[in-house]
Amino acid sequence: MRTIIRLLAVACMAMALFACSEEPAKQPEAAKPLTEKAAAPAKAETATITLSYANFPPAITFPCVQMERWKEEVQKRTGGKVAIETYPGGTLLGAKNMFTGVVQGQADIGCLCMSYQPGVFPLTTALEVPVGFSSSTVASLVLWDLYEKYRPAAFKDVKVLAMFTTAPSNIMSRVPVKTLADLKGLELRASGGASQALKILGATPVSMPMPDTPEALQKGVVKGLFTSLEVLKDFNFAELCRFETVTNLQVYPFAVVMNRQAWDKLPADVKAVFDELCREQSLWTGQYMDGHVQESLAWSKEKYGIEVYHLSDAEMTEARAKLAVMIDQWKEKAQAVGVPVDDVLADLLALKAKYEETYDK
Ligand code: DTR
Repeated sequence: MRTIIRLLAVACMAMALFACSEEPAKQPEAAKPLTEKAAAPAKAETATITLSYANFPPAITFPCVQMERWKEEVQKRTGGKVAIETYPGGTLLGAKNMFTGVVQGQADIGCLCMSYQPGVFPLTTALEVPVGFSSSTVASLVLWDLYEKYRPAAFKDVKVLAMFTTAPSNIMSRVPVKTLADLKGLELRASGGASQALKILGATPVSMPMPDTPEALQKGVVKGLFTSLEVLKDFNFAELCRFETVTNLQVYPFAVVMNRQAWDKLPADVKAVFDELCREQSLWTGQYMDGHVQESLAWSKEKYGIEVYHLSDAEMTEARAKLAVMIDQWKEKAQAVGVPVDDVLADLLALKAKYEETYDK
């Protein structure tokens, strides 16, 4: 009997112990607050494909704004099947190694400014020649159509997901530039074709990618910059550059590219979503950019009382005449690497006229 009682006692203790050891494991499950579940990203649960997307400038700037918009659309249109992890601010790839980084698979997708790598994109940098684009919307559509028609060899190792440009370039400076003569010897930061244009106009261009510009301005290495005016707000350049001169010259071409193997692995329905977004994203970005330039100017006037000058018509004519040489320079260089320059230029001008009819009225 004693043995039976002892056995029963041991059994009870074992059961109690077992129950105790189960308790902690169960508790977190039962005690899990509802909010914790809600906070978990839905996409992580449903997404079967995760892609990284690298970008070089800060999150607030237009290349990253368009990246977030594309991400949202992709996640929505694939029903959460694809999750995009974005890396703004050069956290995954920087301005100059973006293209090779994507080709090598360090990121699945990357956004690059073609002007930072002179000579690498001979056909699409036709957009850098001074033909007088009036908006990013028009220039972005022209760029996309040229890409689609010619499928330039420079992009053969990647899948292109979008192309767009900045708005036309204007002078932002710490000193007033009211005439072309004021430009003489003035150190202005630019890149690619825009640097060439400044040189022709008598300024002293200092070439560097956009993310290096705030420090160069702060340290006085440059007195200003030459690019689209949305940066007055997005980089707070209006604080230092109180004088803006409207020239509406160069646009800078951009591309969003995807690693070829990563693209090949995508299922057909996802590829269809990415394809359907290409032109749409190019247009969306152009329109966002144009709207944001206006917003940036209004903000800069309000916050810093910036002064905006316009070169006289005679000076603008003189500037354009001087810059026309850039068209020949582009033709010479691009032709040397097999670009059908006359056809490309004729198409560029025809597309420009067509899109101006629709968008610049
Ligand atoms: N214009 C090119 C590109 C550019 C214009 N705005 C931004 C903002 C962020 C990065 C690049 C750009 C340039 O000046 O570098």
